[in-house]
Amino acid sequence: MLPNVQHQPSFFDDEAPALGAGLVREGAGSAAQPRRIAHLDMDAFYASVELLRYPQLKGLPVVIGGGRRRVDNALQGGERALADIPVAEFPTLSGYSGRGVITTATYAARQFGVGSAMGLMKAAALCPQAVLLPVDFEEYRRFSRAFKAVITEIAPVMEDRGVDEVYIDFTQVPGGQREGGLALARLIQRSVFDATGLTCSIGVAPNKLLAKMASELRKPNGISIVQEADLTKLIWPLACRKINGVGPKADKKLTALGIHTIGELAAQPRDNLLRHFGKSQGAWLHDAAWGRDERPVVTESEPVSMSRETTFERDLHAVRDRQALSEVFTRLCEQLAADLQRKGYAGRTVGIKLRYDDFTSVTRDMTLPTLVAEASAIRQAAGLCLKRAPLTKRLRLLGVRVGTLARAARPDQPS
Ligand code: DCP
Ligand code: MG
Repeated sequence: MLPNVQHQPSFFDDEAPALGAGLVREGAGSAAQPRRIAHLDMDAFYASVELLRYPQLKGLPVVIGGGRRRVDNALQGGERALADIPVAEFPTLSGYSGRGVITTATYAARQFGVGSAMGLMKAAALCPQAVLLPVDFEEYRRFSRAFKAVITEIAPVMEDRGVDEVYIDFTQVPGGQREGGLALARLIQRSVFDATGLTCSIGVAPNKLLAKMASELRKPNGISIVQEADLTKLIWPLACRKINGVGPKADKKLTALGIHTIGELAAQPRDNLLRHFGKSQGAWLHDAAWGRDERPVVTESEPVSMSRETTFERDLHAVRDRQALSEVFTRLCEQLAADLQRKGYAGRTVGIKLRYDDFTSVTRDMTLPTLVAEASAIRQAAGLCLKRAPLTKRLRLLGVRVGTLARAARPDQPS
């Protein structure tokens, strides 16, 4: 049973990340330097890595998905080099049946309306001629490490945001302020291409929120520079959903209020948003629409939650196996508390996860008035969560999670 440290927002977390409110100010470092933050996102990442192996597919509709690459892949043409396999020999979507999902598609395939998270059968109906390739996560991770290494050689303050995207702080990098960051963005784009053969798109802006939106403006292989004064022209026409942190739930609510674009969101009186979305999310939405975001670029990612879970050797019943269940529950809380304390964190939300013998799962969580890291406090809150979950079916798995983490002062570390 390994500890699980979550670096991305999970189902336990609020939809909108909490951002520092306030005006866009000059960032850390020299007061004379305005903050310039870049967001870099690789173009059609998995597909582009595959095209390096199979250059004969360049320009064609290709989708990646539907199972992992197997060693005995039918494509392995014996002595023949992969690049020499005739296009006609690649499997296509035509006639696909099954439950596979697309991870990504080349831009040529996207023209047919095919894209990430779409079922392969639906994609087959839209673009039967698309070549279907299996996923090879190991290869994508290898290229992920490679492009990130190129970036940190040039600009050391880089925040890893997953397999194909990063934030880069240009503020203090020599040349990072030239033409709003255009010169440095060009250098990075070219260096990544020279080292990997892959293209990426970069947005440079006063903060992460705007940089993330900017990087999407000229995909693929594009660079977009957004200055504070460009907010109305470049950002306000975009849909609210383009704000990183506005998920489907918030978007639905915004639509119901007649708010579709970021400009319309910005035009809303702040109080209106506070009333409809609550103090924290309302304020965040308002700031986001006005392009305000003070989050720093963090070179080491901070976990947002930690959890421990265990699958029982035999399914347990809440009443009949009460004693055994209770012991496991307490042990999970103790292990989780030890994880938190060892890593120097405490959290304000405690949650549980149950999986039943029919493989359905439920979660329950609660927010506490104070930060907790002690086993007893976690056990008590988790116990309250458990009371709110249905306990008639037998249990296969029990998990405990602490979220909304903050750095806790450790006895052996001056705070
Ligand atoms: N991915 C996935 N499932 C999804 C979305 C993405 O497996 N629902 C994977 C495949 C992508 C990679 O993550 O290649 C990066 O995701 P992006 O959203 O950045 O998509 P791409 O890089 O493929 O395309 P784009 O050029 O739009 O960034
Ligand atoms: Mg990408």
